[in-house]
Amino acid sequence: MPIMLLSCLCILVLVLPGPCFTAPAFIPEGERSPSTEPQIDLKLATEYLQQYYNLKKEPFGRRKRSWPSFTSKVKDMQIFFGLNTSGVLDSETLEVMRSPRCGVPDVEDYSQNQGTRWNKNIITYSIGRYTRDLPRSTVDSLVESALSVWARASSLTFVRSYTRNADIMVEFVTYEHGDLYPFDGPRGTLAHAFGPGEGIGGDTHFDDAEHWTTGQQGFNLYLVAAHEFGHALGLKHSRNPESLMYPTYNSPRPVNLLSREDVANVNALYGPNRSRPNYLSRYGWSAQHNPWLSGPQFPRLMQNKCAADLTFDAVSTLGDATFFFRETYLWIKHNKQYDIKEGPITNFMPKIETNIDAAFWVPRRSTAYLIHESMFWTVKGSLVKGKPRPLSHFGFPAWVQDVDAAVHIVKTGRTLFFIHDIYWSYNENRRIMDIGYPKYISEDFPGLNTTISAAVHKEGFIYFFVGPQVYKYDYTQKHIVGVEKANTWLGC
Ligand code: NFH
Ligand code: ZN
Ligand code: ZN
Repeated sequence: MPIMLLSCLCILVLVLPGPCFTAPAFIPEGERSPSTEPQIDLKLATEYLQQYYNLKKEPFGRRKRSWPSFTSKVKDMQIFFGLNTSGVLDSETLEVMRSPRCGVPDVEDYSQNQGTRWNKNIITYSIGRYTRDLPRSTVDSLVESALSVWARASSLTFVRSYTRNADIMVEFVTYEHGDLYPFDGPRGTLAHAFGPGEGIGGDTHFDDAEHWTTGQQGFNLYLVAAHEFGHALGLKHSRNPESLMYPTYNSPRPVNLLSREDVANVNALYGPNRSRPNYLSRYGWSAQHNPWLSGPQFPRLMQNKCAADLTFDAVSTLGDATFFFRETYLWIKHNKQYDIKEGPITNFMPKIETNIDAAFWVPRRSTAYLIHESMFWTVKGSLVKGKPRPLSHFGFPAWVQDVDAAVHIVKTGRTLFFIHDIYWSYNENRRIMDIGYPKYISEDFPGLNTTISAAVHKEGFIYFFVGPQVYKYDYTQKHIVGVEKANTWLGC
């Protein structure tokens, strides 16, 4: 190859924004794929440690003497990557060394944690090629959740685009895929992302030779995507193993995906989230339990919120969010945020290991009541108070052993309990059942003549969830004013 061409190529490599914002190390072809030859492994390891760990270059004849220092460099590298600190070139260690990586020694890569930034706070993203490992809707949710990790911690907002000219193009690709950083097949490098910029800037590629999952087997897409989006926003690697921006995949992670350092770095580029000031010190529903990564039953699968016939057991306001219960699963939609949290109920309320049949919210007590069969829990703030109490507390006769739906109407101070085709009215002020109940639902709510799955009161309307439908009910006019699919409430 003519020297001119070679040097041009090098310049090209140096000028293009690399996945790690620096030119990648030049790794000879032969050493990309795993070798079976010990000498090749030793040569690779020596070069790797010389390049990244300051291993002194010594004349070949004296190599044996430098062995103690070689071992200690191997150990340094193993500590850095969280590998077993044996000092021996085991297959795990060699695998890390074989994977293409940024061409800056680890020590220097961390001196500066900010790269370039987007000169705007609203970033668009688009998903091009999908993986076949997961349903498309799951990939959509995981990508959205991974972006919202950064949105929650900063002033950024992400908007989905369905065109190819979004800031962040997400693609699942294999091997050579049109940039200068071909993927390496299973394991090794999992993904890469380009820093902010025009064209390929911001684009995020996932190696589709990996097995992408929502759990702990294979590689957790949410976790890797959150790391990559950090790069797409301009963040560099961190040497703190607690940080999301640590260069090695590790699962499971602590409850909060972002370390203080990650938050500080994204805030340095884009400023903090004004609606959520001290992000890390606020432990609410979301921060304490990450539905994807915590809990003893990990890994678990998400429920498909967009299934056409999705029904809810109970729906209730709780603080400034709406809670949707289905079996032992829960979706939480914050009124002022676009993202939806979800996971097993126990991830959010460890005491509640059952399904919830009905739920209602009494704003002036800032309290939600969650009913399961003949018992109910009281939830205040984000805490489930004490033990469940029997439904008879509300004055039900003993034969009432479960409730289909419940809703509190602020204006009247009443809570309505729906059971098959009848309903009861409870006076929350006087804490007694109203006289004259139960009544037939169809008498007082014309148009509703089936069992109600869930009910919630919002902006003057009662919304009755009946199977996969939701009826908007005008309580004063006493008629149905609208109908839609229940899961449109979850953005489907
Ligand atoms: C990665 N990166 O693939 C690994 N690490 O842990 N394999 C990084 C992504 C992880 C992209 O931005 C690549 O930094 C590999 C190696 C952190 C999600 C450490 C082997 C390179 C299992
Ligand atoms: Zn790529
Ligand atoms: Zn990375």
